[in-house]
Amino acid sequence: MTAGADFEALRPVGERVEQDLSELAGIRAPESGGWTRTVFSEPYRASRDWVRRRMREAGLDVRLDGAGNVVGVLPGLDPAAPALVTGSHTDTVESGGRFDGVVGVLGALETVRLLRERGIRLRRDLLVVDFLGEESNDFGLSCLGSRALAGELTASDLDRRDAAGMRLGERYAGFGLEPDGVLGSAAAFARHRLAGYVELHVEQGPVLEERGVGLGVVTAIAGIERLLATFRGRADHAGTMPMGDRRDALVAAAEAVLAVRRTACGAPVHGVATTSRLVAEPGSPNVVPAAVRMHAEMRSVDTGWLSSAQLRLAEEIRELAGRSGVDVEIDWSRDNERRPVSADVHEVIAGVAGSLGEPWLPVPSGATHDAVHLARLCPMGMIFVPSRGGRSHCPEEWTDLPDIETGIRVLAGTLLRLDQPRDTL
Ligand code: HGY
Ligand code: MN
Ligand code: MN
Repeated sequence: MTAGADFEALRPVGERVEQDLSELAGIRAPESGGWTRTVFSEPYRASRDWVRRRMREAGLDVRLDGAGNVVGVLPGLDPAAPALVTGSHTDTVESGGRFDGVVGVLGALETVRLLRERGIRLRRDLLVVDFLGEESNDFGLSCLGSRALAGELTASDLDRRDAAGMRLGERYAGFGLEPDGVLGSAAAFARHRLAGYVELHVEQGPVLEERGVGLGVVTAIAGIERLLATFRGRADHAGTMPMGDRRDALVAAAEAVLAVRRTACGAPVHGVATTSRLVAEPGSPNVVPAAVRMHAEMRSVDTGWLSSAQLRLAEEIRELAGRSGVDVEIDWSRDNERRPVSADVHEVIAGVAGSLGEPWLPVPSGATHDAVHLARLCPMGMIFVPSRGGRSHCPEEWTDLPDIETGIRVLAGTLLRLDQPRDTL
């Protein structure tokens, strides 16, 4: 049967998806609460072996590309036609959940099984990808695998060091990936010529559940600006230096933490800011903190608000530090730019949801995704399914199986529609 077949008949096999979810959830670092499969870790290595096995069982030609992405190919009828890509990631944050990213990889896998079981042959090759290291890491870079495929990972990125002083290039090598292969993966991937990318993902926020709608069609993915503020005060004896004469770096940093929150509260569209870590030195109980490194980030789908908020926050931090007699250095780094989805792909996803009689909402994504980087290579779209209580990046992360099945039906339908000959997408 060719790909023009109607997708309404495609129904995911819930037990199979549930089995996959539970088997993959069984692969995690034992010592931490929740689910921990951080990039380059042994549990992560084991989980990708499992993904490769599952992809092969589903009938995909599987390979590990130079950037460490697991790529499964379902050959199409017309090898000259630009390919379709779908997938997501299976790495997690520390003590994270078991649906973030996983739903997109397993949903793609189930889509392939459904197509093959019904003898539906796509015109285009379909690439199913488990991208390496989507989560933000100690090197300050998220989406390592998709970033590399988009040609956005640079040789100098491989010189970034983590808190222990290890280079990112060394971590790749320890995972069996050579720097040349990582940096060369974009050229290798470009040989595919791509027609479109669609990613199924849990919303990781409260909107769909609050509105009682089972599907989100993403409108844009937020830009992320990361901040490292280094406060330098003066070490003094905690027992003798009068309060008014101190230059306490941690007091200045604590006021800056509240400024981070103040800046984001009241953003007109979607704007958030988070301080994730304060590292105070020397950290002795009887010494006034001399220096503090403060790690924070700001995100928004509103580029104008984000850049003005950055300026306002930097100004306020400097002013607050000055009041404590503390110097401060502020370094910004961009994780990713705001990325709109392709209007055409958005329309196809919405059309499929409509054909299935599934209500849907247009939603911005405050979370970043591999889709941000694939959007540099081809038209991109994303499908969201609800997260219970809007929770994610925690063990409580949960999405109901029926919602996942609906997301898979929309993913399958979207891929079938994008498979049709289209002069532009
Ligand atoms: O940080 C994020 O938004 C994603 O979960 N990596
Ligand atoms: Mn994710
Ligand atoms: Mn995540």
